Amino acid sequence: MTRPRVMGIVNVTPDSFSDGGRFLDPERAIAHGRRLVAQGADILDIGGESTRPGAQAVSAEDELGRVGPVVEALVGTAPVSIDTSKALVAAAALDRGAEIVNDVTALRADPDLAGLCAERGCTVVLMHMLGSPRTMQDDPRYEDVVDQVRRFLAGRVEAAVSAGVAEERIWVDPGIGFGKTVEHNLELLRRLGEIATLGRPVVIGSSRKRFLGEITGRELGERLGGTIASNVLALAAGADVFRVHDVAEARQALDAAEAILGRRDWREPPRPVHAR
Ligand code: HH2
Repeated sequence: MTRPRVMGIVNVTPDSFSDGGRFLDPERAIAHGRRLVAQGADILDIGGESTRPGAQAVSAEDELGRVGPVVEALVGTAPVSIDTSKALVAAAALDRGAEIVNDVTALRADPDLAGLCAERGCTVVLMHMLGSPRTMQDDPRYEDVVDQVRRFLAGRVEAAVSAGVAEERIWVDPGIGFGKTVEHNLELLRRLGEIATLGRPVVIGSSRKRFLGEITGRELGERLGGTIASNVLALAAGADVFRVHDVAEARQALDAAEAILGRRDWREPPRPVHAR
């Protein structure tokens, strides 16, 4: 992947950790998605189930009821990613034109999801999580977090390929905040280059997360600066896709950082990748 991509978050949930309830109404979620595209999102990641510790599980029917109309309305404005672990929800989103399945369980939760992705030829994001959302923050331990996350992701890439998913369709994500202490998250970001050696595009989702609050003393709504720092350093270390709530600011920071790193001719107007 040549240019960093900004993946704008559209949470159609009552309980997401940073924006729960704001976009549960489909019209609001759709307007929000359109706004993110106007701000430079290359991808819209639409989710109907919160993964924060202790969040309520949602049935496939309810999840689809939340995201279905939103996916349908936003397809065509930017490539759409469906943030789900359920084959039924993913299939309905792909039917409506979604192109990416973003699964925080890395195809472990639903036995039908890998085959579905293989059959449809969509892009798949495989994310690392220790345990389940309910238990993941109960004293997570690793010998070497980077090594273990890298090995896990390599294993999940192999499993996806065995199920028929084309390797070039797979993106990997170390799962910032999913079964990790502050130290684990920092270590993963510091040594992200080791994850990039898997040879697959790396997705990073640190937007507004708790570890940024802990290291800066900032509340949820005040973590944009920390988010930007994390994304810019992740870019330098080899990340390709940045999952964020605040698209305009992330876009600007990544466009500037790319030019400073000498990876982009600054004379070219920075435009969303999908509009090129
Ligand atoms: N983080 C969240 C959800 N989905 N997907 C990927 N690939 N990587 C991530 O880091 C990631 C993700 C959690 O953030 P958010 O969507 O804002 O909250 P919630 O899960 O509470 O809806």
